[in-house]
Amino acid sequence: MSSDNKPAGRLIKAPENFLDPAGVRQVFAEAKAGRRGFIRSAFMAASAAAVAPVAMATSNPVGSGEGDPNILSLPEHSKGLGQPVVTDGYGKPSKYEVNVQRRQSPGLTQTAQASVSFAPLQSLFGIVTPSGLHFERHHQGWWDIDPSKHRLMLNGSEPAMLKRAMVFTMDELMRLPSVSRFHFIECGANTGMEWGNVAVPTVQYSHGMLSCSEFTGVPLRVLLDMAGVDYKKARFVLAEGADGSSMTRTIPMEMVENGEVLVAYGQNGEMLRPEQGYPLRLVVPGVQGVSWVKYLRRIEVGDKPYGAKDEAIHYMDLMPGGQHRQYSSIQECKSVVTTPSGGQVLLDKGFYNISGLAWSGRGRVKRVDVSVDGGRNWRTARLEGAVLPKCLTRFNIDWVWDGKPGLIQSRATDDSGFVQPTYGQLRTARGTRSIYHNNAIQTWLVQEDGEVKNVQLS
Ligand SMILES: Nc1nc2c(c(=O)[nH]1)N[C@H]1C(S)=C(S)[C@@H](COP(=O)(O)O)O[C@H]1N2
Ligand SMILES: [Mo]
Repeated sequence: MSSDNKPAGRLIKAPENFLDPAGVRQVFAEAKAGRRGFIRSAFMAASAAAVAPVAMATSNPVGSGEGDPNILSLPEHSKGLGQPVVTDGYGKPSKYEVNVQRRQSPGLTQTAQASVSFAPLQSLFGIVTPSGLHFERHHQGWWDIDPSKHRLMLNGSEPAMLKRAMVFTMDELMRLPSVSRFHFIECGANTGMEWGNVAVPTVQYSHGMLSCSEFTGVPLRVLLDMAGVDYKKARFVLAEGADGSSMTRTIPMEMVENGEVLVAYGQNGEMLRPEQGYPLRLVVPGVQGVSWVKYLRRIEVGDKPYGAKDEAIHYMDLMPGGQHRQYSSIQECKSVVTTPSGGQVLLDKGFYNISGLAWSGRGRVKRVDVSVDGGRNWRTARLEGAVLPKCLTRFNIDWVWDGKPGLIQSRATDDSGFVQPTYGQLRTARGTRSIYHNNAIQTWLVQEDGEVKNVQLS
């Protein structure tokens, strides 16, 4: 491991966040010896605003605040008149939460017209991503489209594919039977930098192209039925967006026929946000984000995959042996610990709640195991709340930190039996030249000084 700190805002390309077996042995040898400061930063800590370390415990033992002036004296807000209701605006988070923002990754080239922002997973609870913190990926910028002028067209690659081509207004779509479902969306490139051994400092940048919302809309199947689609002939769907990116993706008809794919206008109880494709987007549960076409304006049904630019030259996986994988779209079972995670600081030894997220594009999360010693020993975490298919699942597990270095990992299993791979297993199957679909087990190194760092175990 190297110790150079590089300035913020530059691409840090180095294998220095890798812990090979010798590195893991060193962590445990040093842990046993109880030496301080043996491992130094393998990457820069981004600017204070970008990382804002989270103090996880302020007193030890927890709850021993006897004589604390903050409980003994009556604050102003207990004596005076508070503020009136907000009648003319949209409610905002507390000013004390101003650091909780989506951000550009310090691992990517910094530009004025940034095209991706990452969700602050380290600051979120439960499974729902607040709409204002939903990650963004725009291939050609975002728009706030007038819904009264927006149309959805439905046609066939040949007239024989359906009885009639149709054009819907938003009002017409919103009269149709609707459903509301919780689903995650993950960009296929999420955690992509880790393939290339780029150590981004926080979970926001390593896993933050991930969000989860309650989406409301019409099953695409309902629209295809209205148009009289011939399902024997039309085995594929092409979805097209109304922005300048000419984003088009092929979706196999099986995914649509079972009613899962939605033409959605609602997100977390309100209309979609402009950044998320207002007024209409496709929701393709379990499938990588690129297929969730925003500003959806056209659906075509056809008898073969379309080989569009976003499936023929982008979003392919380079495999070992010089071959590539196309139309690989399911986001396989994956998980990550969000607290404690990179950039956070444990202020004292003692009790901590290890918390994280697990998901699978194939169905439900069945189990999450957590290790604090780099995968030598595992304990099964508690899965919180309703465990929904193709949705984020929150897990929690108790941990008493002994103040020694630790290597925190989570490993998810889904109900298809798929077990989240280690980096070693992933690289054996997929080689080293990929960008997309990295679902390997993430490791956070807890240093003796309490700082948490992003490392990779081979
Ligand atoms: N029309 C359109 N749809 C799009 C995109 C786009 O640039 N234009 N980006 C895609 C990609 S690559 C992803 S990961 C998701 C991101 O959705 P979000 O911005 O709502 O997080 O939208 C997809 N749909
Ligand atoms: Mo994406």
